[in-house]
Amino acid sequence: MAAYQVINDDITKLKVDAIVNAANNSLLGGGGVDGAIHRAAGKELLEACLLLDGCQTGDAKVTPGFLIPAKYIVHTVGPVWSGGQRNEEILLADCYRRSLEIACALKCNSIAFPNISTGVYGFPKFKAARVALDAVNLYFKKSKNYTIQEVYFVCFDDINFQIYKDMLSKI
Ligand code: AR6
Repeated sequence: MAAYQVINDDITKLKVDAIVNAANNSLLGGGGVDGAIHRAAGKELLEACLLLDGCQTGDAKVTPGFLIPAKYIVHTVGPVWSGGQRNEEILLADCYRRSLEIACALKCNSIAFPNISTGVYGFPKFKAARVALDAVNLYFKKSKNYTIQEVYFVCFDDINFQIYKDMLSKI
């Protein structure tokens, strides 16, 4: 089982093998954490993303980190919250699982997740944290040869930070 850590930081600054981006289906940048990652990684990131042909909700694609300290950026697309009747929880869990699969295929030891879908996409924060932790736990339970040893849950806002600290203190 990997070690989990909750931190209150800017994900673009972390020296980990892979950071995860909460992108949109175009993968061509946006606001929030996506905008911050594109600004920090530089214009080569956009050039690399242009070659990826977008990404389905719940799936993920990878690029190098370019100017940020992380080796890789795993771009995933979380669901837009629309009341919970459109598979939002399953799609959000898929984002975490696919990101871990991709990072392990690249032999990463450490990965940092933002709180996917909990900003512009409006996913309720408590529910999103529960889905995130369950999905990551399930991945390590089911996967036979994972390389990830450290998972960082990067909480940029105080509410998410508190939610994750509370949840992790109980496991
Ligand atoms: N480091 C870590 N977390 C951050 C940072 C940062 N530098 N900046 C923001 N967050 P959001 P979404 C947190 O809106 O809800 C974009 O326009 C933020 O506090 O970035 O998945 C994309 O292009 C929040 O908790 O992503 C899509 O169109 C979390 O990151 C859309 O937003 C996610 O908020 C995706 O929406």
